[in-house]
Amino acid sequence: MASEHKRAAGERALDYVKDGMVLGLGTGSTVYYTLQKLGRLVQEGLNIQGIPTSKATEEMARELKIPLTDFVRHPVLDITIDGADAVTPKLELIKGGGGALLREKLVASASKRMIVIIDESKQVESFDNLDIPVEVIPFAVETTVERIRALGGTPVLRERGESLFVTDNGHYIVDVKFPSVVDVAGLHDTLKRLTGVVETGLFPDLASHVIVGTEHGVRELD
Ligand code: ABF
Repeated sequence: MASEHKRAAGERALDYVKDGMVLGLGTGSTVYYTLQKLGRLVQEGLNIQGIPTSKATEEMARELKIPLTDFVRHPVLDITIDGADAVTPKLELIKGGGGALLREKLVASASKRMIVIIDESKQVESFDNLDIPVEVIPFAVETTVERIRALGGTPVLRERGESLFVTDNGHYIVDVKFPSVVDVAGLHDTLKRLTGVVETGLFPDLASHVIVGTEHGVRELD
């Protein structure tokens, strides 16, 4: 069952956490299990501090009494633990299915290590025809969408209910599919150069370790 595989991966990540560390706390249904166990470990005396990657994670961390800190006190984090939407054998990631990609990238890129926790369904050979979330400025969004389309992608503005989806940072998300993605870092750079684009959900080189929950137990890749 996928949720049990997510739990196994989410909890295994805590084997890498040591007393005194500052952690990036990711977002999503796999990180949920990490946070639940981390809360229990903190109650038992583990001394860590976290920086959340979303308002949802911040709320959960506060409920679980996980101590929080910020970039002023801790500009460099020890480990970020986060989920992903897709992972290639080269450990390139797509993130942002939950809409938290900008803060997730800020936190991961300030961390010495990024541990990614997934179930097997997230392992892919390539990002061809997969949704790549791109965070964009609401002003002139139609123009930005057309700039993305001109690169050969099929962009769709993300909706939530009757309205457009709005990120924690007040931006919109465009989910864009490309028929062929050969150069992940190059595609990220090209998208990022477009006026109106804030950040992309492509993480070509941030993951240092991936933990995969499978029906045969946990597999680790790096
Ligand atoms: C966040 O949570 C996002 O980047 C990603 O979309 C999602 C991971 O998926 P899951 O909820 O399955 O863990 O990290």
